[in-house]
Amino acid sequence: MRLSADTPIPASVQTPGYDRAAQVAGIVHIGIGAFHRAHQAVYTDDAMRSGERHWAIIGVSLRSADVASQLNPQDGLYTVSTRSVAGSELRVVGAVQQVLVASDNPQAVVDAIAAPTTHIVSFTVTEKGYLRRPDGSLDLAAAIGGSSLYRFVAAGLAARKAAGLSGLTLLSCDNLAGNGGVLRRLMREYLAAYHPDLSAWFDGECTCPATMIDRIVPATTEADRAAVEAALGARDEGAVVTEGFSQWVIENDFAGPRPRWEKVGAELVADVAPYETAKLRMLNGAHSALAYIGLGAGHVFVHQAIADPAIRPVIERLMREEAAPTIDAAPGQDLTAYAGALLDRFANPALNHRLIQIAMDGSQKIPQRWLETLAWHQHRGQRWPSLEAAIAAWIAFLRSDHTIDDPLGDKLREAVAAPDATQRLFGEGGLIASKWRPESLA
Ligand code: CS2
Repeated sequence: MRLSADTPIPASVQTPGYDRAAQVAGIVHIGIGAFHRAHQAVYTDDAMRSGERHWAIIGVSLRSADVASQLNPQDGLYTVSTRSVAGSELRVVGAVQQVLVASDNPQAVVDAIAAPTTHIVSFTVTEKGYLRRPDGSLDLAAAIGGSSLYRFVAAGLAARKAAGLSGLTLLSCDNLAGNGGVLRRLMREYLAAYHPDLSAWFDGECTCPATMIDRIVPATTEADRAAVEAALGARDEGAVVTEGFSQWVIENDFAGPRPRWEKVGAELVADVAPYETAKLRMLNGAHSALAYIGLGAGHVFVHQAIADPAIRPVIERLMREEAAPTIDAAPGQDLTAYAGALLDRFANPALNHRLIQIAMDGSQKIPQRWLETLAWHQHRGQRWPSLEAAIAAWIAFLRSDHTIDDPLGDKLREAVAAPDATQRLFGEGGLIASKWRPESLA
């Protein structure tokens, strides 16, 4: 039996508990992968459980039909398993109404964005989904392509303007430094090139709040789906597995109505930057270092790498002595405690988080995770041995037999085969945008 609205759910499993069929969709989410389903959709489900209304989510996949074929036959329902040493907890999430595949039905996506009931378009398209060139500007040729978020958003906004509707909040939930500002700037570049008639309307009617999003979500395995099936008594093809921890800090800058996500644990703040910078440089910076150093040492999972006595001190130093000093903490933000909490989360043995999953797209992740920290220390003439080890491990990874899953894959392979690899990667005009220059590396 497949999970659906008619499936009897065991009493031990939390269910939506609100009238799903009566909810209008208020959010279109582009890039409905496992992260969104374990994070924003859960906050939104909780908000509707607490009485918020009409915030159902229409999910969009830009390319792949996988998530649509997982969730649509299940009436949008799926389970989230939270795993810790104490055990596993299962809930059914009801926030997603349906999933559209943009490549199959582009007009349906535009119509959803243009619907009068839609107030928010949110994004988890990963770092590379923003289609930036190494200098940070929009790759205009890629952005006019069929799987570009910009095309769909611009077409939806054009329809809203023509219909006399209000603008939207465009909410980036990706791990970029200043994600809201980046999205706003790139959207403006797109409109200036392809829809100049919309530029002023966009500036006046739409906002792009910055967000810090955090929850560790390993890719779901067949064993995970089998465990869910045993507990649920029904097959869930859309199951996601995650940790208990979850954090969402959102800049309070919405163009129109929004769910009161703060009722269910999200933090609405004036300035996200201190949280976002700490998260990128400490959590994600340590994650990427664990990935490359850990894979080099033969580990498979994050919890194995962090338990390795040769690796743990390198990661602790990276967080506490290299990344933390570069962050202007917000009042009450305790970076020492944060580092300790991150080490505990990495050590969670109930979560089989593969290092190779984190290792992908290094060219897109490393600038905001490592290079800003490095530039800070270089400017002060200081040493940064952990990040040095991490960079060396990334280069070793690029030279290894591992498959390189990265939009710059071939170029990276070519660069690291040369004797001046670090210059070709990080030097003037190199492949990776960097304020840091690798003078001290061979
Ligand atoms: C990870 C992130 O895959 C990666 O690059 O570093 O997905 C990380 O697990 C999340 O950002 C945690 O919030």
